[in-house]
Amino acid sequence: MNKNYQRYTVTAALPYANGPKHIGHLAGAYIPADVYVRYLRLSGKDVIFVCGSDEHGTAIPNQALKEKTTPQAIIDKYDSLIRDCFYKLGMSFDIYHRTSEPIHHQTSQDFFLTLHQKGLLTEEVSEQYYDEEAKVFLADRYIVGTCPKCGYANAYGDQCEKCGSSLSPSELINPRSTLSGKSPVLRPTKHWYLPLQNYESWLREWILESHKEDWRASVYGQCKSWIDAGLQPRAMTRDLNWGIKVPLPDAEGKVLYVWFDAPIGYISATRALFEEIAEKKKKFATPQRDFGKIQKDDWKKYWHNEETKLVHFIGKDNIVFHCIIFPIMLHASGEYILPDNVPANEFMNLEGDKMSTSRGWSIEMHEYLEDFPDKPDVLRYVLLTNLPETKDSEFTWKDFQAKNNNELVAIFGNFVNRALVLTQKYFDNKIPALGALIDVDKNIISELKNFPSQIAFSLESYRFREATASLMDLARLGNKYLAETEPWKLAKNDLPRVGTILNLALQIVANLAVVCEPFLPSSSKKLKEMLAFDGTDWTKTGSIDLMKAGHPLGNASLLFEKIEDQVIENQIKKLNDKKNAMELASLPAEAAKPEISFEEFSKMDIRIGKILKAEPVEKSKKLLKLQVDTGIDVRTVMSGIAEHFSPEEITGKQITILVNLAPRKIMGVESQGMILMASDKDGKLRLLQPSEVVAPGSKVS
Ligand code: B3M
Ligand code: ZN
Repeated sequence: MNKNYQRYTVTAALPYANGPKHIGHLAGAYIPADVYVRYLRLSGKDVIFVCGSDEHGTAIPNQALKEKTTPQAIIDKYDSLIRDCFYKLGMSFDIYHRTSEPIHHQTSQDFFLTLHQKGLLTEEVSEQYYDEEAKVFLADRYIVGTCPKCGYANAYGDQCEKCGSSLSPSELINPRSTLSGKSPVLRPTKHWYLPLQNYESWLREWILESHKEDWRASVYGQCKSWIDAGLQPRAMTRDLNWGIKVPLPDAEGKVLYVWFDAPIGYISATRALFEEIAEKKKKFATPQRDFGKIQKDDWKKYWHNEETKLVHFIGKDNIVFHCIIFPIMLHASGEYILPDNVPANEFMNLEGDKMSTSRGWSIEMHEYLEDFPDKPDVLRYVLLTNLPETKDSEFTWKDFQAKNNNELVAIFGNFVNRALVLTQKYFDNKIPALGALIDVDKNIISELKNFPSQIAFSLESYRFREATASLMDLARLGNKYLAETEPWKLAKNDLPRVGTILNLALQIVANLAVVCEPFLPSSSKKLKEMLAFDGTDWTKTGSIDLMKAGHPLGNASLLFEKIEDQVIENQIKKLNDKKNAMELASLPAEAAKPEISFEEFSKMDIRIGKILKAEPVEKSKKLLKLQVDTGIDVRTVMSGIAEHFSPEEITGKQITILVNLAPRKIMGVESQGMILMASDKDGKLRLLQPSEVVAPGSKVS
């Protein structure tokens, strides 16, 4: 709705603290949210930006099972990893909270009790699978069995990962518990439900009538099909021993459904923010502006006041929770505002395939930061130019390189650098005076004037790709101006004219420094240092008086650096290696051979040797004829490794050799010993070498 709001509450989906998060998550929610909020702050708006780790749900104990540790250890590990990456990538949260915090448990339980006391939750008893050995009800993911659709033996209670069908636990053939391996029994259990169907007409009016124009078509469409399909009661509690206790006397062993408590996390994070500021104890809060003198209770303005614009940034898999279930909860509780918009993104693919942490086909935030620690803005920029706003999009390393080299370096960086270097050269690094203006100057001034408002319009319409393109166009405008006026050719005859041109060019640079801040915060900071300029007011941009004549500039340095082909090739290789390693790791290892005695083992004489010479064997694809220095002697070994190694690549290498194997004639040549190799699960061979070079003849025992 186009309403005039006084303040903003902006949220970004709370990531599950069950693993690292990848660049698709960044593109889905975090980067657009951060750009939006930074823009609002520069425009002088009263805004809070909240996020935090989602630390409940079955995803957490599942991961703990995989890593053979506790749920608490999992959330501590991944909360700190995700938090650290977010801050390094410039996410300007006012608070990054945790749903394991007491204030969140309290807020969620109070919320539940409010709905319960109003009589808005229904109780229902249903039959659910129970593990008699582990003495727990089994969440869907803790039950595996044979898929009724495709026959896959290890389908989960909610989904078959083989054929993709969504299932319910009762459909599985021969269900078994992942905890004990036993077959579970059905037991009655009571749960509290939110009767979504009672809110249908309210939802129809709120979404389908009032947000038809301003919500993204994909978001609106998903909501409409959900509502049209008929809403059902949804359980708000679960039988699980990890989560927030249901605050009722007859609810032993039950916790709140993770999708009940997680969105309340936005509210509890806001409460924690104001509590921490008021009490001057900053545990999770990183206030990004001066909140002035505040009371603990001031958080309410951001959630109860109709003058507050609430915006949720999420990925498309979270739409129903943010557009249907959570709004019903907010509406039913009676005192909360509703989201004004939920600009959900589609998914970002990677090098032609779906991004997936578990399949190893992903670029995790921490992996990027390890390899490009000083380039948070390059990733932000490339993701922004590719945001999946209306359809799925794609990240490729080649595009990453091209956007960096051809846009950030060649357009933005180059323009800034030319303006600064020329000022150093001709004007002692001080901003020259503006003289008489000619047409080319006047045109540039009027074009400049439009940019900030145009970018602001795109941002306010949640069109971040478009806004990013306009930002680069502003840098292009600067380049075009210098190319048209060619100040370097005029210096000899008309220095005052050069001054006018550079004054205007530097004003464009100063505009860029402010306007690029939401997109490229660390480059903005660097650029402002080069200009010795500290402007932060978006409303002043578009003008040519951001910096006064005579103002001394700081030191120029390069804003962006070229990325070489080798760096990109390494990344592509790294990605493929990771996927292959993950695939291999998921294959079962071969079963162990029957036991042998120590005596039997010690009969083998295994040594480290060195390959002196390797040559192909005529008429054999598989064999190489090797000369091996065993330390004892130099001998010939026929080895079946020709399909894995070329003679050149193994000559000179240390290897492991069984020296007392009885000689055998192979293709007419006597082979004296056997080279030992590691064979990977895919059958690929690798040399077995000591971790440091040792003398030939060294024993292996
Ligand atoms: N943790 C799901 C997700 O990461 C969930 C979002 C909660 S937002 C309140 O996709
Ligand atoms: Zn199946």
